[in-house]
Amino acid sequence: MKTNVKNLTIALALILPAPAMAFIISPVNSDAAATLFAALLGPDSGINVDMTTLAFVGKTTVGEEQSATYTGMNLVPDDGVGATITNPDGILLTSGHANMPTTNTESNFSNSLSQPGTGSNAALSTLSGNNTFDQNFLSFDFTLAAGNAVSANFVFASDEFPTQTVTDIFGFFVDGVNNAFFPGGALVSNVPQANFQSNPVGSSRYPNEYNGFTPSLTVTGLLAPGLTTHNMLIAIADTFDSIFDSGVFIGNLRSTTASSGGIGDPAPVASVPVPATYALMAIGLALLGALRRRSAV
Ligand SMILES: [Ca+2]
Ligand SMILES: [Ca+2]
Ligand SMILES: [Ca+2]
Repeated sequence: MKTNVKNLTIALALILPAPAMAFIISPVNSDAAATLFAALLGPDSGINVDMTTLAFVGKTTVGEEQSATYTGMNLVPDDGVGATITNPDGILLTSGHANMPTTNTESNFSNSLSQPGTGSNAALSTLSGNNTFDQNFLSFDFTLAAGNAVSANFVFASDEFPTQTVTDIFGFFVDGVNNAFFPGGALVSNVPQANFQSNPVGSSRYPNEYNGFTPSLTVTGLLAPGLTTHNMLIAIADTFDSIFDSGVFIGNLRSTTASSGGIGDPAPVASVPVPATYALMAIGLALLGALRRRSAV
C-alpha cells in the first residue's frame, strides 16, 4: 500500500506542471537609476552605456515608490477568459504608485505625486499633444557593439482603461524619436481598448491593480545615422490630469538589427467578452469617473 501511494505521488509529480513562479513587483526607493537600469537590460544585451549619463526621474519615497523591478510576469487569467500575459523580467515605470495591491481593488487607482521633478515630461507632452503629469523615466547615452537598433518587450497597463478617454502615454525614444506604437499605428495609451485584456474590479483574473493589460509587445528603435553615441529615453506619464494610474512593464532591452522601427511581431488581440455584471459595473463606474474627473479639474 505504501509503495502504491509513493508510486502515485511520483506519477502525479510527473503529470502535474511545476507551480508557476510568482509575479513579484519590488518597488525601488534607493539607488533607483542603477537598480532599474540593471533590471532593464537583457542578457548579453550588446548595449554599452555611459553610466555618467544615466538619468532617472520618479518618486522614491518609501511606500509611495513610482518605479519597481519585477519578476515572474506570467499572468494566467484565473477564470480562463482572456490571454496569458507573459513578459521578460524588467522594470515597472508608472504615473502613480508601483507599490500597489495584488488584486484589482478599485476602478480608479489614483496617485497624484507632488514631489518636484515628477511633473510634465516635454517629450511625452509633444508626442501626445496634451499636458503631461507625474512623469517617470530612465534615460542614458549608449553605443552598440553590433547592430543598428535596440529592442525591448513591454506590457502597458492602466486604470484609465476602460472607463476613461484620457490617454496616459508611454514613449520609447531612440535619438529623440518615439518608436512605441500599437499594431495599426496608434500611440501606446489606454486606447484603442481592443488592445487590452480586461481585469475587472473585484475579480482576481490577473493578480494586479490595473484594470487592463496589453499583450507583450516588442518595440524596436533604429539608431539615428551619423551619430557616434546614441540616446535612449523610456518614459511614461499621466495626461490631462495626474489621477488614474498607468504603468509600463518593460524588459530585455538589447541590441538588434532591423530595417524599420516601431512595433515588431504584432499580435492583435481580440476583445474579451465582458460578462453582463461587469458591463453594468463599468457603466456605473464610467459615470462616477466622469463626475470625479469633472470635479478634479
Ligand atoms: Ca484598478
Ligand atoms: Ca498620477
Ligand atoms: Ca492618468
